Amino acid sequence: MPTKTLNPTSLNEFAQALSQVRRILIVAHVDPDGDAIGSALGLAWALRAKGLRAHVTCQDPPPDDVTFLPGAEAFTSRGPEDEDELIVAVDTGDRRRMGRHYVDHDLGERPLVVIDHHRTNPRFGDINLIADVPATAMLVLEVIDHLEIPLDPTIATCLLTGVITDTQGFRTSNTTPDALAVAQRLMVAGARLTEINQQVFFRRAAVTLPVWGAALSGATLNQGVLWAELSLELQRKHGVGGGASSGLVTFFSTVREAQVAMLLTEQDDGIIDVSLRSKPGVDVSGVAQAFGGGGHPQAAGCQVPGKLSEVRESLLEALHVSLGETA
Ligand SMILES: [Mn+2]
Repeated sequence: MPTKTLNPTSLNEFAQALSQVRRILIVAHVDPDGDAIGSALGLAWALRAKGLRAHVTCQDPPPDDVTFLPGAEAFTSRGPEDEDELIVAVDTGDRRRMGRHYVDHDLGERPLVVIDHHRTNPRFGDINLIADVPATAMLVLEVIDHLEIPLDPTIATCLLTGVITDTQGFRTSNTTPDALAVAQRLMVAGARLTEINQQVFFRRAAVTLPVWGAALSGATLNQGVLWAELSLELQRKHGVGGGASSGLVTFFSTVREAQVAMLLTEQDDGIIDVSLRSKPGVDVSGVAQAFGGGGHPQAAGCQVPGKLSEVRESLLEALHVSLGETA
């Protein structure tokens, strides 16, 4: 059995809070990934099995690679409604990541529960179910176990998707024996591993290839930092959005000479989306945090207002300083 990591008192508080409500709103972080969507849906299906009403929301739609999950079509972009009596934020490293409907919004009397695995989490909930494990989906499984809700193939497939996406198929350096133990349990419960792998890793749209080609040929290696940028001009030329770069920065991090990989994607709102990856032993979460973002040691990001070239130079400088400190 996987190790228990969550604080038993907090788990009891969550169970107690649940016993007093009928409708729960589950919030996945902005620009969601497979762990955010899988965790939200896995928890939603489990709470429904317990007879509760659970709605899922996210500022941005689920990425294509996880829309196969049962219930993924039910994500709406909204703030809390009167009937929502309890809010659970999943995989959300800070309050800002809950999105525009929540940042400055008073949640009233409703308890805010945070289920998350980001080391940088400031514990912004009324109840915090936070531990440093490879995927939030693993924490959701602990919560479901604590509530004594039996797993079914739907819940298990949603949660295994979170584990698979956040560990890149058990390849990231934070992959623990517990991640494998959780995966084993979820597969025994009926999780569909082959379908998850096909949907997540083998479904790239052909239209993204020319964009990758442009980014690859423009990639620059600078003192251990391999970086590339996707300008709005480039995205428009190929008729794609920023989503076309999904997986690109991870590919950059496979380059032997790169200690750090960085992809800068220009958005149409004047903000540059910065995605960072690093080799084991190099921590990029501190730099991401210094620029208002956050994440994990090997995978982090931030959203920085400014010109593409200026943001790139600031980040490069910070990364070089950070690399100099670890060297
Ligand atoms: Mn995650």
